[in-house]
Amino acid sequence: MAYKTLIVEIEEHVCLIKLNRPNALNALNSALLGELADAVAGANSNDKVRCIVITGSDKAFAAGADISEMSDKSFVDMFGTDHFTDETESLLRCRKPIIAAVAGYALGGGCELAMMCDFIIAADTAKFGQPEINLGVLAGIGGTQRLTRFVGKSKAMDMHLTGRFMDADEAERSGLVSRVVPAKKLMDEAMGAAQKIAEKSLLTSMAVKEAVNRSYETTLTEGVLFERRLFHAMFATEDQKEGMAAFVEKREPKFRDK
Ligand code: CO8
Repeated sequence: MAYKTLIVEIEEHVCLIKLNRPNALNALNSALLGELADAVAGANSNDKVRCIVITGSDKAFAAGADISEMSDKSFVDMFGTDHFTDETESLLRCRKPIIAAVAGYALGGGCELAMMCDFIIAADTAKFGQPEINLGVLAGIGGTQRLTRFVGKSKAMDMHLTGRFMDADEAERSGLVSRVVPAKKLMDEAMGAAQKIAEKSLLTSMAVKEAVNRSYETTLTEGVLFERRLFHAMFATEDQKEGMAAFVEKREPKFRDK
């Protein structure tokens, strides 16, 4: 499907989704979020795809929700339609791993979108922020909850209350991003990580994703039990047999997602 606000390519087993509204620094409007939900759902159901990378431009991953689209909306418009809820929930339903490759601004909804991915690889030019307070609102697609889980209460309060930006080094120190690389190497690094993930058993990747995400939602005891049950379940797969046999036989495994 041809999109107006995205460029989508499948490279080997990785689906690369590039946000593409350059004149608005990839601000998230209904069209873009609708297309993104569609592209992610398509990648999730495409057997060829084993990992997804979402990225923006050199200048901006996304500079937030589209302010011009929102500025005249009323409470009834926002609450009545549950603005953006369907789109973001469909993103969260994706069972395959999603990497955010962030260069430049990831602000407001852009920062929230990056945090909805499974991990973030940042260019040294990346700037994260939740500056909604400057507009007389607050984060609306998970920023107060997710940023707090990533960086802790003190830093999250600082970011949301002052609206200041966090650079890539601070984001790495704080646990918001998993790695920082020079801007020129961002896409090689992100696609390399995605290709590495794509070599694993997809069944196992999906189990890892489910188990780590469960840690956000439950107690330690319940989470550990959930992990253990998934671990046990892996022993019903051919990929567990293949992975362990390959180790014993000192060869590379050939996973078949079975
Ligand atoms: N929305 C719409 N247009 C934008 C946005 C945005 N968020 N950000 C930038 N643009 C546009 C600008 O209007 C400008 O357009 P034009 O050239 O037509 O005037 C173009 O992009 C380039 O922007 P600037 O000229 O401002 O570029 P600068 O390099 O000077 O500044 C900044 C870059 C610092 C990123 C600046 O553009 C900025 O501050 N942008 C707004 C950042 C922001 O406040 N983001 C939060 C938005 S609110 C939000 O995300 C809420 C999410 C929850 C939604 C939940 C719904 C239910």
